[in-house]
Amino acid sequence: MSEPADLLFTNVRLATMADGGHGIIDDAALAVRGGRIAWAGRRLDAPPAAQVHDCGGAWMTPGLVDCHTHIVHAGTRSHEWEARLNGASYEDIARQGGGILSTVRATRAAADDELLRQSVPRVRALLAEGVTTLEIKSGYGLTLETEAKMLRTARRIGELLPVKVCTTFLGAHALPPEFAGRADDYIDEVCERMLPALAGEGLVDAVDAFCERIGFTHAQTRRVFDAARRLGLPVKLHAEQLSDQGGAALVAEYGGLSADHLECLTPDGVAAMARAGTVAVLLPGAYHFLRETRMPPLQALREAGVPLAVATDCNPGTSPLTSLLLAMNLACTLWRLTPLEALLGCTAHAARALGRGDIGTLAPGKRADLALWDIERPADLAYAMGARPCRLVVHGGVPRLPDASLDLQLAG
Ligand code: DI6
Ligand code: FE
Repeated sequence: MSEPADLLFTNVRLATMADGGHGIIDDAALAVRGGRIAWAGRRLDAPPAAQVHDCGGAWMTPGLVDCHTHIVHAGTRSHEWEARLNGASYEDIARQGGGILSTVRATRAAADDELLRQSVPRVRALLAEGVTTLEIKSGYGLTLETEAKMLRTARRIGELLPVKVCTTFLGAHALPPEFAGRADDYIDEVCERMLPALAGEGLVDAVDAFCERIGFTHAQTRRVFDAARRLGLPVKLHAEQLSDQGGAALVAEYGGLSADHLECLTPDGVAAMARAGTVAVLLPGAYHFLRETRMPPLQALREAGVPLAVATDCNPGTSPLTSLLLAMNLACTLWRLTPLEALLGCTAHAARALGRGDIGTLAPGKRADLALWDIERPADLAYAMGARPCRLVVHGGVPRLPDASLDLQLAG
């Protein structure tokens, strides 16, 4: 290296998550320069640095990536959860105007600062366990103005807190009441007015839709993807969660970043995803919370070589989950992912699901987004439920305590 590094983490055990495995380097060091990883390797070979941090033998992984959330929303739906425990189904509740639409009402009614105030504690919970990149979807506004409010709130979270936020426009999440019986007209509005305006304001990193009996059809989803393509935006899809709509094959046809949920995925969908390199984003929180019994076809996905990611799906209706470590545990216990698959799913593969080549592994040139852990071995991250093993987080080369963001005082 030509000049000394800014910061050297030494006496550390690295799980680099590079090349599809843990990529373990024992008795290691990692150097940071200009917010990027400058070097990683054996401690004895470490380059000089302006500052040295002795990690006391702790483990370091890439900062965790939660690649599917609806974390910006107002209100809760605990009353519906209780109704389901008293016998109603999720689809019954949705058809009676509850479900997603009850969160739409609350989110539309919330002023900007109120939406931020309610969303920030959920984000803080993720940050306290080593998350450094977070995807946030819109989809509870369903008008141009209220979708913009959600996406601006997501962007503000990335400015106020030490986390990189990737925004996804999910205007085709549910049919707003103003368009009852006129789903195709609403899709016109999404494609011709909302998406171009929001993309023009720089609020959209990717485009998603809910392709489902209670959402939008295959043909309507295709129109949303065509609109995204015209604007040069990548696509992803809520696919095959409650029923098989051929959504995974559709998003693969558009070279999509990911197909998410996939409990009802068919062999054709698996093959299409493998051909396109589309990531399978697994959301075990929703499976658990809905007491679903159909599992994503994991063995078929593995055999086809489809990368598996794991995310919280944090949302008030089907996955009120603000722990990515617990999502990893659920993926292992409910679906028998290996702890290595779960950790790849929240690092390298989650980065790929967001189309981010600059994060997700500990390799020279990547952003210095790192998490330092008090654990004996990497599997402990998925093993312990409710543990808080994160000791230090580094975001773009800047170290912080895991709960340092708790000090943040929001105006109002
Ligand atoms: N699938 C989900 O799991 C969430 N959205 C979606 O399209 C549920 C959102 C909600 O119920 O509020
Ligand atoms: Fe979702």
